[in-house]
Amino acid sequence: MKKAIYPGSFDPVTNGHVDMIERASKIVDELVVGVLNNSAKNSLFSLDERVSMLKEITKDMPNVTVASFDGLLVDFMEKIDATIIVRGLRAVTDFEYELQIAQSNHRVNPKIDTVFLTTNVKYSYLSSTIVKEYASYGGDISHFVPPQFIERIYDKYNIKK
Ligand code: COD
Repeated sequence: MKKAIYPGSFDPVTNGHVDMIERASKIVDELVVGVLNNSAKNSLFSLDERVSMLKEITKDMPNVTVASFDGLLVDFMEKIDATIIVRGLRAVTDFEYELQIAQSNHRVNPKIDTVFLTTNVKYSYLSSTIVKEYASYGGDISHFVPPQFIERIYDKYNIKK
């Protein structure tokens, strides 16, 4: 049984995240989308909002569940008995940071390995930060996020479309 976690901030969920979840769920037996509850980070969406967006978008994916976690990812993985971390690589700029995290997580718990999926070229430029930047100026975000989230994102900036 291959149980994996796809961890992230998901603030907000983008089409790039959704593509990764769909693809990863076809590779592993069970995929947990792990949402970091990072109180130190100023999130646009609350933890509950991020979890509920992810639940909405994965509701028809039978082997995908959504859970939040605090603290170290390796500790959460021990708790849920997952041994694979799935991460996305958009560009070489992601690589150095991701390599460091993957190696340190493996050093701390040798049962844990990280698997990287290269980003779909359609979304290689995309990040939650880009979405927030466009939305904050009332720009078009329809290519960046699932349609049902567009209004919720504009609402955070008091923008009515
Ligand atoms: N296409 C494909 N994949 C994408 C795209 C895209 N357009 N955009 C982002 N992704 C991928 C990212 O590469 C990443 O793999 C994933 O989606 C989530 O991205 P984000 O930006 O939502 O999440 P991050 O990178 O901020 O998440 C960081 C973690 C929460 C995983 C990390 O900070 C963590 O594990 N924290 C817990 C504390 C801990 O264990 N620390 C030790 C290791 S740093």
